[in-house]
Amino acid sequence: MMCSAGSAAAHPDCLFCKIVAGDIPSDQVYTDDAVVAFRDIAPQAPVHVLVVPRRHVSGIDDLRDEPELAGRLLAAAAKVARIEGVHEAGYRVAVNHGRHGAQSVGHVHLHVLGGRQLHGELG
Ligand code: DGP
Repeated sequence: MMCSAGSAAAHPDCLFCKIVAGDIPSDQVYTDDAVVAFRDIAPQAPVHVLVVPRRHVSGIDDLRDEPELAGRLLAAAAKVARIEGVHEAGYRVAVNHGRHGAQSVGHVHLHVLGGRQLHGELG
C-alpha cells in the first residue's frame, strides 16, 4: 500500500531523521514505506523499540489531521510487538509529547515496551 506518509522530507537537525536516513546507525526491528522501528539506545525494558514516521513530524499534536499516518504508526507498533514476541504476554505503547510529556526528541515516536511485568504508573 502506498502512503504519502512515506515520502522523504528530512529535517536537517533531527536525530531521528538521521536515523531514518541511515546517517546514524540503529538496530532496526521493522521498516515499511511509512515507518521505521529501531531499538531505543537506553532501553527501559527488555524490549524497548521506537516507532517513527519516515517523514519528519515533530509530535503527536501534528498527527491530529493525519489519521492514516497515525494508524500506520500504531499498526507498526503492534507488528513490532509480534516480531519481538511480546504480543501474548502484553506490552505498552507510549507517546511523550512536549515539555510536560517529557518528550526529548522532536520527531514523533511510539515507545513499544515489554519483556517483563511493567508497572502501572504512567504519570
Ligand atoms: P522521548 O523522551 O519520549 O522523547 O524518547 C526519546 C527516546 O529516544 C529515549 O528513550 C532515548 C532514545 N534515543 C535518544 N537518542 C537516541 C539515539 O541516538 N538512538 C536511539 N536508538 N535511541 C535514541
